[in-house]
Amino acid sequence: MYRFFFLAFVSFFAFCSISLAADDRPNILFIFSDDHAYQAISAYDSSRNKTPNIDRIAKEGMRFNRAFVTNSICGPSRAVVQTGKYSHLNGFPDNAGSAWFNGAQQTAPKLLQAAGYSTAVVGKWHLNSDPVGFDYWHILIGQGPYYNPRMKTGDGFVEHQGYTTDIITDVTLDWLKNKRDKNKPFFLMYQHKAPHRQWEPALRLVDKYKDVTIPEPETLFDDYSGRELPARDQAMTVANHLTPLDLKLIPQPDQNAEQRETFMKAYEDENKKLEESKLEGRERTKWNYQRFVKDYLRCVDAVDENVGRVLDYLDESGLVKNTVVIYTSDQGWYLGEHGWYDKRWMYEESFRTPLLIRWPGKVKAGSTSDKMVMNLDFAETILDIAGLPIPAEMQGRSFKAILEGQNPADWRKSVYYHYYEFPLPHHVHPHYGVRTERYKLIHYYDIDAWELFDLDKDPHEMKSVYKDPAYSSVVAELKAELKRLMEKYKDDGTTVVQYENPNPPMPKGKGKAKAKANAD
Ligand SMILES: [Ca+2]
Repeated sequence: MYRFFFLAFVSFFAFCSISLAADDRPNILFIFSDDHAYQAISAYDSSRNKTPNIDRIAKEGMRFNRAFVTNSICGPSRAVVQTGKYSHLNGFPDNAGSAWFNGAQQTAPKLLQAAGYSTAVVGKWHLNSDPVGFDYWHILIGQGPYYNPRMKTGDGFVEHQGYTTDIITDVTLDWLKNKRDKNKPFFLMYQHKAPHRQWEPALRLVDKYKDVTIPEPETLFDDYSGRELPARDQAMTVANHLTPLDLKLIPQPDQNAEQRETFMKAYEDENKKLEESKLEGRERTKWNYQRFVKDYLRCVDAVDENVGRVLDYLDESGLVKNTVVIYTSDQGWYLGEHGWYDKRWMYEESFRTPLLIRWPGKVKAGSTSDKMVMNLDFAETILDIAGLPIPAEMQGRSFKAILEGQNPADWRKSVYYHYYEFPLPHHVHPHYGVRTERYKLIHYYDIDAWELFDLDKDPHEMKSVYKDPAYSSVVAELKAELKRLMEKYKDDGTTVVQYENPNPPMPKGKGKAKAKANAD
């Protein structure tokens, strides 16, 4: 008798806790694109393109104007998102051939899975080890191609035919509709390869923007005179460092014969004119800019269309009401600013990343925030949204309160950054630094060069005022703040080696072979 009541009591509470979990905890859809500049999202800047579907998330949610990354490059940013820890502690500081994410360490997906979330990651992963903490995974291998990707799952490899951005979305929708455990809330990482280099548009978009001229940024012809050596010493200019493959002057290797024919036909006339005209100097840079940016925007267009498909499904299925939708990128990107493509720098275009979040009933539609948040905060915020405790070893802070319209008085007033990958592939000198609301101090520590920018007076970061005596007290304050942050985040210049890739794609060692293997 006693035993019966005891079992009935236990079963009742077990039932209550399961049904509460299933009913109340929000689903979390984390949409992650690769190298998506905020300048190419019309919710931020509509001068170059329109992204109506991504903009819906901003219109119905919150747009963050100051979202930063800790280390502006693909794999490292992803490791930060998984762990809530800086690169030197999560063991993934660069994309070198030996880079290998240690999935045995604590991650947000593992904690969500253990707490009863149905978890999945689909698309670009780029951490080299297999995903851990996911009930389902279906990922590109390394960077993955734009066309006909071979993808890896927990059950083996799958050969796909078609355009990768569409395929990633098809797999994502299939999981949402048919594969997830519908008794549980879900955490889904829906991660695009696009618009990463080398910007191969979908066949249906390859003619878009053909007869328009995309506006050039003010700093396309930057001469780098106002900064230290690194700005001049890089290899990422629109003028000189785009390859024939980047510029679609030669066919793309990942397409099949039929795709290649349609694709190259779209470029044929312009390529012929270029060859005949023998453009040089500024005119050739302008040509390169138009070609690169148009292809980039075409890749963004496919991402936007596919984000629309997923948002439509949330509407149709009724999931919309209890699903938090996060749109962000692994970092920002240069669309010709400073004469560049690529990322890496602590300058604003690559230090910042887009961040849009919709949470019906919680986040005010059409709201914006200027608070300085970071990709370091994503794991903590997601755990907080799910009602889970945040482990002490995570180094960021949940910004759920900001999402809910609060204004935490003790929110951070400065952000710490550390970039490592050098010399290849783009010869950007390693640097760390601090940004406050108004100033940014950068130290290129391999050559002991410093830059200071007054962002109020110089938002494009064209002239360092580090050596200007009028700023000497600012320099002293920022150096003290930099020291404080390095201590706070335990960055003493060494990187924890979590463990190394047992099968590196290229031979280990310094220099070319090591850095080239998995770069970009
Ligand atoms: Ca990236």
